Amino acid sequence: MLSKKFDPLKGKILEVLNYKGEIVDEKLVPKLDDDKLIEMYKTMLLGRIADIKALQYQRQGRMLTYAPIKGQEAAQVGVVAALEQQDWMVPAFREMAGMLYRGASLKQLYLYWYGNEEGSRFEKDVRILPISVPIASQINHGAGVAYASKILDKKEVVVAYVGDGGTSHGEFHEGVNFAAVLDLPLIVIIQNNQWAISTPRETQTKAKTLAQKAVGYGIPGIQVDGNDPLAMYIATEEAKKRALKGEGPTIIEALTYRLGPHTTSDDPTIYRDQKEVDYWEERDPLKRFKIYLINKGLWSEEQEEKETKEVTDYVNKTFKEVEATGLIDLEETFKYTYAEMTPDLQEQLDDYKAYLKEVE
Ligand SMILES: Cc1ncc(C[n+]2csc(CCOP(=O)(O)OP(=O)(O)O)c2C)c(N)n1
Ligand SMILES: [Mg+2]
Repeated sequence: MLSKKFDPLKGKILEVLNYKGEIVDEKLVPKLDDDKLIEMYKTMLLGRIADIKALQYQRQGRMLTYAPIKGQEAAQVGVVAALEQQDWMVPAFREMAGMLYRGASLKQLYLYWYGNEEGSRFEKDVRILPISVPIASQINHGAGVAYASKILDKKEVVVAYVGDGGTSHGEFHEGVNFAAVLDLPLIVIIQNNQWAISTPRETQTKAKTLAQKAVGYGIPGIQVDGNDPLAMYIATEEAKKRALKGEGPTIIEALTYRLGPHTTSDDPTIYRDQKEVDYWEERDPLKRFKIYLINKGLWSEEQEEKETKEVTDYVNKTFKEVEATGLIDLEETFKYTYAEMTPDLQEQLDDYKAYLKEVE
């Protein structure tokens, strides 16, 4: 079992492709067909371009708030690529590339960041829960879906995403403990991007690794090079097999890095050193995967250029469609969550209307 060989208590990290795009251990390379590898890379590239553009639109005053994914594409696509149609994805708020691979449309994801809750209403067969901003809520949601799958005896697994900061939250403990005790088919992906806004990983917990938290729950945990899509793929595949055999959840800690700001309201230059960013830029997941594919004869610089141009046009066109829908009436945000507004929401709406009168 991978989690035995790569014991997080001993600081052993699972990697297949190093940051230069070289294979570390031939035996670990997953047997993926060429089309799938290309699809994975193209989705990572789409995620990257859509991310850069979203940040630009926001700076131009055209997009509302946005949470960048730059640097975390492999931790997302590598996982989702190992899922089947019937499986479930429970995202936090920084998983755009994974959601795109799963089949969510870019228009919908952009609509969400444009403040339109229609962006949370995914097509049924995509099997993605709505983006959930409350930290670590994803683990309880994921455990709940996994519990339902188990009761209904469905052959499906649930992947729930959480950040390094999220592992300090009560909901992380509750959800993982519940899933472990009941042997639920849950895969917990901790995207350890080294920062929780301005809180560095070192001050988040005294635990040496986040994966080793699994020991306390009696389940396997593994640290994976989260910028390596192939390593993330094999770790997820193994966790999926365990889950389907009724052996319960697995924790996968993806070691990655948030290359951009926390959100468009953040300025990371205030709290982190550029040298650290440079170190991780070198370990960019797209760079290494591109080299790997070029070496395999599956990709070229010419293809990269052509694809980048096409994707950029597509992203710009998609955002124009989103802008054409217009900003939603702010009242809708009070009315969206429940079929009928609760008294406290009604009160907040009344306050808001009173405020609007005041500033008129
Ligand atoms: C319950 C809760 N408390 C606080 C926040 C505010 N908040 C938003 S993101 C964030 C940090 C999350 O860090 P991490 O879990 O590492 O995820 P990352 O943002 O790095 O992806 C906090 C505290 C929130 N969204 N939910
Ligand atoms: Mg984080």
